[in-house]
Amino acid sequence: MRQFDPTMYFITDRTGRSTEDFLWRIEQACQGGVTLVQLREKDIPTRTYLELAMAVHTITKRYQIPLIIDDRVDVALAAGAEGVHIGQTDLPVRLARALMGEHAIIGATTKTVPQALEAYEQGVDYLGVGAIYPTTTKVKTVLTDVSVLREICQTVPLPVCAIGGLNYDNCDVLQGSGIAGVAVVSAIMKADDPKAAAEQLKAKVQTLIPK
Ligand code: TZP
Ligand code: MG
Repeated sequence: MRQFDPTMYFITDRTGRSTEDFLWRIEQACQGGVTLVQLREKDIPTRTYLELAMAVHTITKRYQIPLIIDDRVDVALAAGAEGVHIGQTDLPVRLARALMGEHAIIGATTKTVPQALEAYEQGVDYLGVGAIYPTTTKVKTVLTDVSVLREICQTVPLPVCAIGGLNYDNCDVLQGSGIAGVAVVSAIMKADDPKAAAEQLKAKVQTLIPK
């Protein structure tokens, strides 16, 4: 089906940055070996979202890293992105799949085993589960206990990325959970050296993933 590597999933946040700095950070993250990039924008005009998506896609394509668009199937299709990420209040996964087609990578945010099973039945390719820790990124979320993360990993036959407040120093808590990867915003986006941050975090995450 869809081939992708969920190990080191980088999600963007443009808050307070120039477009130049934003795109530089994404390129640095790609050089540091992130395996998936998600463009995540809220409250943005559709045209601006599309223009950003196209600019980011130009970068990710150079590194052959799939680009996932948060929420917006229309923007993903228009930009030729490889996939879309669906939240619990977004377009239903089944419709996103119908619109995006068989080859698209579709992910869903889930916080409980029933939500995860429903997303699986509707045809998603991966799950994002969290927030594991409180996050400073602009997001409406509640905490998900690592025990729930573990249960989702054990119950649902899909790659699971843990998300929320995770960084190099605190991700050991994920050891033994059964995750396929870690998704981060701040740990890479706000790093002084995003390339080194991506490299170091990826190396650590690789030690947390079951062989
Ligand atoms: N969903 C749950 S937490 C989160 C999202 C999009 C934000 C994660 O950002 P950070 O900066 O890695 O905590
Ligand atoms: Mg959403």
